[in-house]
Amino acid sequence: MTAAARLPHEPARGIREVESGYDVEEIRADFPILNQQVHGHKLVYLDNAATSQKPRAVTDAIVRYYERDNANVHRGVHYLSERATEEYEAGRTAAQKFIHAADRHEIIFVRSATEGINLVAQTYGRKHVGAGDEVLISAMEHHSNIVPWQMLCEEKGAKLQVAPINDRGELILEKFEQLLGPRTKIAAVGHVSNALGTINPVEQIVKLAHARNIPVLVDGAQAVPRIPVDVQALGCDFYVFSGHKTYGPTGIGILYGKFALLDAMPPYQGGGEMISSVSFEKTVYNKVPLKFEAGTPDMSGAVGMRAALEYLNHLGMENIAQYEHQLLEYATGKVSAIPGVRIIGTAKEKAGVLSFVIEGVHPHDVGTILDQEGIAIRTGHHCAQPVMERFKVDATARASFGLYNSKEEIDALVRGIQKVREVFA
Ligand code: 7TS
Repeated sequence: MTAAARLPHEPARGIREVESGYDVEEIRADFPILNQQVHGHKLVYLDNAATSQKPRAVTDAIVRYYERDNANVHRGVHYLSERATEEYEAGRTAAQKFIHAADRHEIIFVRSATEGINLVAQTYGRKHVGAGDEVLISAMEHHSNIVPWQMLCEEKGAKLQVAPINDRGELILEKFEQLLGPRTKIAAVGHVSNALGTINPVEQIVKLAHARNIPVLVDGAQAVPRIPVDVQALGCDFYVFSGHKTYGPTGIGILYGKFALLDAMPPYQGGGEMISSVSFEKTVYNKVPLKFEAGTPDMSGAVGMRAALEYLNHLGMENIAQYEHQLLEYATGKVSAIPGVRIIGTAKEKAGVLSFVIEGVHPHDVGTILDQEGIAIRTGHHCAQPVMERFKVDATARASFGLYNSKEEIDALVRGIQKVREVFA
């Protein structure tokens, strides 16, 4: 029986149980892609912040959808169309429950976290941000949470304000608070930084902004796969994440927004699905969330997303967060003990992302040598160039952990880094 098929409280039969019932070997068996050799070595996949691998439960659900249920949604009275619509809408409910949104209509299917942020910038932003107004972000944002706001500010003659971070890679909350001014129309911050691993104190950030009636968008692309997320507890107004980083398929993402805000927002794209009636004189838009879902949506993506979220629920996000934290601590201890290695991002609250540089070695060379050992990491600026600038590096090497990584894989990473040092000695 796979981990996914097992209920969380049900012990695995005949399989070694580890602390809190989290058996990584059993979990790995759910991910066929992990079981392969790369350059003659066992694959060690440590690029989960870029995209995560998919359990068989996800790929099976997508195949099942196409073999059994596929039809266009929300438009046919025929049997298959109704079934496809049920499947698609079940994906919405699964996402609602997963991030604990109050209402399933607050969940909008988008292409990715990136599209979710662009949607808010282009609808809420264009409606509310004018000349001389301000948008506040942080200095640790991914380009996806910088550029859409920059584009908006450029169009409107508004100003992008950036709250600084300290040498550990933590947001300086007092500065953030000072930058929340009378012209600030929205604040947008990452929940977990992809380049540094920092977990931001979103609840506090939201409280500071709400005290001034400023709404907050949270980029949860790296948080939803790593830590439990409850949008009502966080209090944020918008929250985005991507399916493909959450062990689900590519091409689907979620935008959560508080209903009253979504309801008052103009549509993003025009087309089918997002209307209730069209004439050449006047078009009446559909209700939230369909108002924001123009055209045929990614039905199989919603099905795959639901399977991924159910898989995560079976393992338990608390267990995953705890397990990844153990991996991070183990890796941080081992990697930082290697002479010449500097860790970039040493926040007190961190998720499973380990960025580092090796003295005298370009990160791309680190990545290339590790690849020869079968180890996949990411090197470069991680679409967070301002973060690189802040730490005065061009790039870093980044190992990012997932729910299926093991201590043995971290040992392999450490051996790989030692090899890099030998090559460049
Ligand atoms: N926000 C954060 C914090 C991210 O890490 C990423 C992608 C995005 C937004 C955009 O997600 P997308 O699914 O819309 O592309 N981060 C990375 C990364 O770290 N390496 O590759 C993509």
